[in-house]
Amino acid sequence: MGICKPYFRLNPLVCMKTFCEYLKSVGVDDELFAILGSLKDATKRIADHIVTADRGKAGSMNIFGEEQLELDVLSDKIIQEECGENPYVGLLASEELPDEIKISDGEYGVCYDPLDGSSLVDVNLAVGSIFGIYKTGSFIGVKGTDMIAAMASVYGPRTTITLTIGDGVAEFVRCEDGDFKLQNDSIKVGEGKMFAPGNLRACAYRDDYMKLTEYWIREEYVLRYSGGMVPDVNQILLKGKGIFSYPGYEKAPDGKLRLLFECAPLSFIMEQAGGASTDGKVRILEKEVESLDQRTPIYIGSKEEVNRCEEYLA
Ligand code: P6P
Repeated sequence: MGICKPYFRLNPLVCMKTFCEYLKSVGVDDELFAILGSLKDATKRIADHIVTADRGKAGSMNIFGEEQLELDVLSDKIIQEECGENPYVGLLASEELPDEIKISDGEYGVCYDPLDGSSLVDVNLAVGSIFGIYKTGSFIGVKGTDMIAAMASVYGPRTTITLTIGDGVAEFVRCEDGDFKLQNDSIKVGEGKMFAPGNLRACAYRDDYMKLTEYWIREEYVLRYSGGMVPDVNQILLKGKGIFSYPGYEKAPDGKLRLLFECAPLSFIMEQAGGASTDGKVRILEKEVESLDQRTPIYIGSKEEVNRCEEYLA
């Protein structure tokens, strides 16, 4: 098997398997192998476009009323193209599209945020794509526990893929030859003092969230918050510790982040790494998707930190 020659030094003993070789080695069936391969190829194309594409505005709005950037639309188009060539993908739902779309008779559905935090590209910060894979004819009514696989692609100084197929979490890094090579096949999240406190404006309305953030500050937690959920949660996975929080408050009771496109896939990955994820009361993966634009508060990361959030926010 080829030794990758990435832009940075890696232990050649670890960086041996390609993304596809890894999937074969863990016995992924042909359908899921093909689907994950399509998403890996989409990731490559999106990564290349981020470096060079127009950072302008697309002149359109998504279902959340957010102005779409060229890159949002382009990333969505790339994922639709790659999935459209895959006979096993029958259903797509994208944060950038108003409804789920049936694209074939395939049994699988792929829901995705094509470029989460896309506005961060303008200030050259890391962004990511989030994918959830289900065997379903509609995303309405599914729960995160129905997910077959979840994938987070991170476009930062390097391009990486964090993946779960329900048996732990693996990380892949894009190497010089353009392929993704296994960097870690067993990511684990323990405990540690690192926090990514989103929506701090909620502290002006919620004493419970103020008290929780004061606890983290008083206990001298290291602050790691970039404004991009994918890199922020990915950092917790790779550092093996920490908590990402994004509460609701008076002006947005369910917060800002979407259950189907962002929170459920990242929660599946986090739980598979030994972490946890809640909306403050309910396990994120147990929440039923009632609408594509459904939002949810989220506290995701180390188990003890998630428990602390539930205690403070009860
Ligand atoms: P705020 C990016 O727009 C995003 O959807 C997530 O990636 C990120 O965690 C959150 O919003 C940031 O929200 O309120 O800090 O700008």
